[in-house]
Amino acid sequence: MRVLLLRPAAEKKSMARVLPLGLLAIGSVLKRAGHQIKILDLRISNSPDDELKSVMQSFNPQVVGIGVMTIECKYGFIDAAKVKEINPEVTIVFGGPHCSHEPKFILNDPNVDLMVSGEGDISIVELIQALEEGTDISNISGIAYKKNGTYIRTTDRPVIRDLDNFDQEYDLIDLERYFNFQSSMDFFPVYRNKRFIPLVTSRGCPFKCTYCHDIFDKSIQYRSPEVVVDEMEYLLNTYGIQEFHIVDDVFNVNMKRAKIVLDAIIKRNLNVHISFPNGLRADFFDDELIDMMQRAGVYRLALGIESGSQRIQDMIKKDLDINILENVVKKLTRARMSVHGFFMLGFPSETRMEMEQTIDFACNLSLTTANFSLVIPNPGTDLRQTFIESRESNFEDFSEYTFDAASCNASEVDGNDLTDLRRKANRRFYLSTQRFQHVLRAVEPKWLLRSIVNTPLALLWRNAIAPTNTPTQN
Ligand code: B12
Ligand code: SF4
Repeated sequence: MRVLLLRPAAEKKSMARVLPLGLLAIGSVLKRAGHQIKILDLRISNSPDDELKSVMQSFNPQVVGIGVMTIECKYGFIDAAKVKEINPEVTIVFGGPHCSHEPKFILNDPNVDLMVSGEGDISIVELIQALEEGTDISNISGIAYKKNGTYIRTTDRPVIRDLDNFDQEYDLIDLERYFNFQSSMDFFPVYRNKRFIPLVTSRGCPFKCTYCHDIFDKSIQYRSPEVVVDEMEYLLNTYGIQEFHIVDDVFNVNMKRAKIVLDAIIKRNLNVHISFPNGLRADFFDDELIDMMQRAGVYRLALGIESGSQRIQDMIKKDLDINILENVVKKLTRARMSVHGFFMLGFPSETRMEMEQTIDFACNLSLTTANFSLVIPNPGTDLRQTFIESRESNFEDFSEYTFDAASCNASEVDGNDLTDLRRKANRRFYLSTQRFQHVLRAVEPKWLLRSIVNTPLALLWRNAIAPTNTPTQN
């Protein structure tokens, strides 16, 4: 079958030059199953409407798969309508992080025919085959659809364990378009070489933080270190990729395995840059790991810290002792790694004092950069359940969700004050001589100028000056 896989055009502010790994995974398995695949990432298109129309005409797909995060689903619906307008015969299948739960919300859209929940790699192959052969789809696990006005959700699909059998078919993507794309995040020193690529070495995480997804079933599955490093070498030799961003949920949770991967990179002498932009755990480091990271080429990493209040840490089940952070961040920056801290403001019942505690905490760590997000109760999280119980009014309408906010607030602080606090947090964090000193210490001289100029200005603009949405008061 001809299957077009689509990532909808999204808010300009949220654009990063990151390959759609979900679509690549889905496209790869379908290609190997003998289907014709085209991946169209409208986030990086200069004229998404024209491009969609042109691909619909030239490729003439029978099925269009649309992959969405929660913040993107409203754009997915808009593109679904455009697809049906061009060709009403096309079958539209939704998938992606927003689709692990909430089938009704997705299937209520008149243009959506089917939804694949959670990991889609096996479900989609069975589904497309059934659509091609016109056979019954009710016994395919991990999908949802509407039949005679009733929502049908089939049994859950067990998590995939043999990830080594799911290679990426990189030729499905025009990588050069990503390297040359001018992203709104390009201000950041988030890469050293434009030819970087995101890479997944494991899926999932065993922790149960209340705000986090369960796409991979709250368990962790690993790719073999050798397979990962083979892929890196292939990408280096075939496409000249000199930088890898490892976007696992939590790469260092198994320190032994993390060291084996790093050791393999060191031994192959790949001489590449490595970054962990997605939040490592601060409580899974030792001196050996830090040393190996440095030798493997790691120059930047992010830590998921979230809160400077131990009460909040415990409430969100992060299981992180905040007392260890100062030491860990110091060690990492001493090893010339630039360290980013992720913080969140606005948890249910969180008070102004606790938020200020978080801001103080962040400012006092020797981090190079940080960002302060407002809490968003995404589907499939325990946090969302808490919002449901607190009868928060506006949280149900996912079309209200944006990159910055969810238009809902179950904290003890009024919505406007919360937005103000977030701006203040960013100003305080970045406009300090202390921060300058930390940047000087963490970044190698060669990269210093770019970082000094770009980082504070860009983050200040993005987080403290650019307009944001204000969460509705409880
Ligand atoms: C890398 C990453 C990023 C990168 C790049 C994101 C991007 N634009 O592609 C960056 C750092 C920029 C980022 C930012 C954000 N992210 Co992010 N990110 C991730 C991360 C760690 C990995 C994504 C990935 O590539 N996974 C590997 C692929 C294989 O998995 P996958 O995409 O889920 O695909 C599988 C299924 O979903 C499904 N599938 C996917 N697409 C499709 C399509 C079809 C048709 C079908 C049938 C199936 C299907 O099958 C795939 C294979 O099994 C995930 C967590 C995770 N481990 O997945 C969070 C995650 C996707 N991010 C999340 C969020 C919330 C964000 C932000 C909104 C956070 C914020 N407020 O700043 C921003 C949004 C930025 C934006 N607009 O792009 C949430 C999404 C939750 C939700 N319900 O939407 C996740 C799940 C993390 C979490 N803790 O909850 N992110
Ligand atoms: S936030 Fe991090 S540690 Fe917590 S469950 Fe998600 S990936 Fe795991």
